[in-house]
Amino acid sequence: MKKSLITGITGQDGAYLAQFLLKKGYRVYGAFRRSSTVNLERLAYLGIKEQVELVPLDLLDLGSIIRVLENVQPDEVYNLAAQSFVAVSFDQPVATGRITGLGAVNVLEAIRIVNPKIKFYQASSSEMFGKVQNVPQNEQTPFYPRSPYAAAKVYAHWMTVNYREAYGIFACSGILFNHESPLRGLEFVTRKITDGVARIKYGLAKELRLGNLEARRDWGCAEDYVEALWLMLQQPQPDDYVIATGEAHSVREFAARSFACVGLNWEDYVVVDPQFMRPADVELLVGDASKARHVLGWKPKTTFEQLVEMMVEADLRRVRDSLGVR
Ligand code: NAP
Ligand code: G4F
Repeated sequence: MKKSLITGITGQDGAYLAQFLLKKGYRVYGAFRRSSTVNLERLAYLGIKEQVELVPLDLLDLGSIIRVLENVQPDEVYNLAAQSFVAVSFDQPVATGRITGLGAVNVLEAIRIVNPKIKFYQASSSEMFGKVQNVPQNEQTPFYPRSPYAAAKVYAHWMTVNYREAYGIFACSGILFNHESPLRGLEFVTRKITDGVARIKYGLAKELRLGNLEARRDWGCAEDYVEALWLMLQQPQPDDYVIATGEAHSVREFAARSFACVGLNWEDYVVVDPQFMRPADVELLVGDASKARHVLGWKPKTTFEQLVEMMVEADLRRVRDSLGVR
């Protein structure tokens, strides 16, 4: 039985990847960082909490990673852990650099020391394209990071390439465009909107305060995207791949469609609030995933419309249940 170790098991992608790998017959080890209350809600939501073997690990502590690798002896390591919220990275640039940038290098170092045959996946990001140099963005597009988060991801990305070339480690980078789900953190704009719609629908809120409505993103479905991570590690050679839908939509469109799902007009509820504007924003991200389609045989399954509807439905259900409404 193959063994995988996932860092960031408590996050959105950690939960969906664990579910995917369990279905593939893997023994799944989920690395979590110690906190007063460990958040296993997402694993519980997917009904896999009991099937994932939890191991304590902090990305900032090389020794803890080495110990986990020695104990678990995984075939594959998926490094999903990060300070992943772009807005917070402007307030906490140093912490973001240490976790999101150096944290990945700690995992690579641990692999080099413990067993360089372990395959490694790095969660790179379309944010690395930032102030985009080409439209759409593919594996050849130069990076132009626009936030401390994106700069940290560029560093981790190039270190992944470097460990592949310098030490022959099977290290892959997935340059994933935004991907969402009912398990998305509430601070990210899509989930903030669908949660807001549900709260407004059930009378718990009167308005929804947002920042830049013109920003456009290539939003895909998290459950579709985790398959690509696994496919990358099953290829004969390690490489880097863009994973995207190829379609861009604005925050305004996402909001309009979400409110329309419950028969409301978004303009009656959305208030633009400067506190949600970023010092430097990324205006347009749209990916070209042709390489993933040709080499991995991967393509997205969920449309933008289906994604919005699925997220709104899930938040309506959750708010309804919390109120005890039938
Ligand atoms: P997420 O929900 O924010 O999850 C991040 C995970 O990292 C959480 O489990 C968090 O644990 C963990 N973590 C943070 N600091 C840590 C540390 N010092 N040691 C160990 N674990 C730590 O993010 P996601 O949306 O699942 O994304 C997964 C990865 O893909 C991230 O690296 C993200 O930057 C990248 N990415 C995401 C997207 C996207 O659209 N979702 C797109 C491109 C790239 P706690 O629960 O303890 O906070
Ligand atoms: O949902 P967001 O916070 O996601 P962002 O910044 O694109 O980052 C996410 O995707 C990246 C992949 O490209 C990941 F690497 C990263 O870890 C994360 O998962 O914001 C999307 C857009 C931005 O332009 C933001 O300015 O929405 C705009 N926005 C407008 N109002 C808002 C809001 N974003 C948030 N979070 N909250 C708002 O009220």
